[in-house]
Amino acid sequence: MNVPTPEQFDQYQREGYFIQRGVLTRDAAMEIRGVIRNHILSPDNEATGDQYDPMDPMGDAPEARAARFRKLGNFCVQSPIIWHHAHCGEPLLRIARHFVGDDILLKFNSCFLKPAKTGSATPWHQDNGLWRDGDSESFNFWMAIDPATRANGCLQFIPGSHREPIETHVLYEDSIHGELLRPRVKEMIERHGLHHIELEPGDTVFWHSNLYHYSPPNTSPDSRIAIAGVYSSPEVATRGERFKQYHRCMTGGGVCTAFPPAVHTAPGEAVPAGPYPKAEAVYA
Ligand SMILES: O=C(O)CCC(=O)C(=O)O
Repeated sequence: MNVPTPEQFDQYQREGYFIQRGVLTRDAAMEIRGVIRNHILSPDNEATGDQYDPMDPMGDAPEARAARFRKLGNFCVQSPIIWHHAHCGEPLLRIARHFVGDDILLKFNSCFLKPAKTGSATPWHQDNGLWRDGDSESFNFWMAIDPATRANGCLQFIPGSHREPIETHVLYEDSIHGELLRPRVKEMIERHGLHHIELEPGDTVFWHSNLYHYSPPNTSPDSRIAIAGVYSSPEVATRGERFKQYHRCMTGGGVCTAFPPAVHTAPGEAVPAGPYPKAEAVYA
């Protein structure tokens, strides 16, 4: 399979993303699902569920734990099954190599969980608007582990928005993290429309880090689990001021087989970015 195809390259240039179906088999995706569900459903010693707390009405029951988790940051580098199948597996790296080169580092890794009925929205953002390190060269992927559908909160993209500059991200009263100005998003949707990224387990979408994207709450009875990562190169890591710790995936075209993954520390000091401005301050 020759991926990316000329059509996929073209779509990446034009719309800022492309989809590759069946990057992993359904069986491999189900194995990853098992690892994630096992993690979120297992009670741990530090958990302090309180049945009298109105914010935590189900305490530490498995159902409560499953409903609470939204994102497992850095979990994929702790699970050999996820690491070797996905982030550091041949099928994804073969694609990333065309965009990043033969020396591939992993900048971020996450599991994104939208539990049935309770999974919340991810606000409209550009990834590099959240990173705030000026990086437009890293390469993002998001792989469905459960089916991702309109009903359970699949990703939404504004096609072509990757050609826009990196915008200042702001906080509203109800923001869960920095986000694009809401009137700006509305205007962009009116201009460019909206694409819903529906995927089956093992299908993967790749996008440019300037691309405007969002996912709505999950009001359906079905869970929506995905894994995601951001690939970068040693040159970009050296230039970036904010993030200095990466994991090595490919060196000189060879897949790295170490577990735990080898760490790459880019030279220089990591400079923190400070809080996001409030939306009112940017309007003023
Ligand atoms: O999984 C989601 O709903 C959000 C994912 C996302 O925004 C990202 O990977 O940048």
